[in-house]
Amino acid sequence: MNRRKFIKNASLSGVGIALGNTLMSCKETPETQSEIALENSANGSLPLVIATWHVENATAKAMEVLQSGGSSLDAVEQGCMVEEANEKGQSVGKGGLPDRDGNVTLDACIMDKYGNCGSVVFLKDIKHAVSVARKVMEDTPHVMLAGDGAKQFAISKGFEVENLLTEASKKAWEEWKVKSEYKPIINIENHDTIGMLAIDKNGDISGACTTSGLAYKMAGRVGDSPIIGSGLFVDNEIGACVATGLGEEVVKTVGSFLVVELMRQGKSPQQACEEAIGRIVNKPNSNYKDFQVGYIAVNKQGETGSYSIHQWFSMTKFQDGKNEQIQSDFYNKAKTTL
Ligand code: SD4
Repeated sequence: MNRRKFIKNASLSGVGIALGNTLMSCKETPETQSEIALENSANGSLPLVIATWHVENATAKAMEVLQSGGSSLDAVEQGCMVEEANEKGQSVGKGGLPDRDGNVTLDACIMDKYGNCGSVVFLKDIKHAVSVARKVMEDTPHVMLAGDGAKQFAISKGFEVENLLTEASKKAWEEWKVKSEYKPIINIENHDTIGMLAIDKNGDISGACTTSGLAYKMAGRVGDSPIIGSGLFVDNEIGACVATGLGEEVVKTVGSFLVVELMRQGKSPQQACEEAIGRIVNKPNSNYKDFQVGYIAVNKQGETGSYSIHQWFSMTKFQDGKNEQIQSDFYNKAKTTL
């Protein structure tokens, strides 16, 4: 299956860092983070887009938007929409696996260069949750809308109402119901929330995240993905981070905000992701062996990083004309089998 065909490319982010350093050493020290970003842009490393998991069609769409002069906000929205519309993806939008009662419920959020954000939780029957989140951000005085309120708002904005439970996902749910065993074990088959971060030609950063959450979750359960600071955080002066995996664990450590704050303190995106995973696995009595969490991050200079607890997490990165899947380094080096 596709997600298992990883490109061995762990050194790429190192190349990015080295390149960034070279660029910086060739010139007088730039005054601000924005100037650094613009310098990199002049040298071809911007725009860039990264996303969780193997979603090359989504990053291609986002890059198309960026290349045609679109904003990073438009890019992350339209990139995420590709996966929301992809019925084969069983963790996002249409075709997402349902909760234990058979309802597909979506969580999504979006954040722009100004620190504005919008989010929807427990949204039913509307596949483009990320676009509803954007409308919440732009057209309401609020940050988050939930459930029926979110759906009614979406309808008022002209979103199409449709059944999101596909035959394939219904069949999977019916098979699950035979035993009804709920084990929140995260693996690449049932977890591929799409989180996307982009920097446009102006050096401005935006991010978005969209998911149907954990398969067979309790009705009403909301994860990290729509919670600003947990599933996603963007600070246009510093960088951005987005999470995937067992949302409860991300929420408990306010993971994405943590990664951005660590970058603010001078850590590279890679170091920051590693330290944030460390906060989870190093808790006393952490049962990290039973779940997965992964982070991807980018800083203002266009350096990227990704890290997870277990093997098989990956990031898709589109930069300098290359759209590729990069296998993430991970904490638990004990042999994992799928
Ligand atoms: C959640 N973080 O709802 C999401 C699930 C996920 O890949 O990331 N799946 O907890």
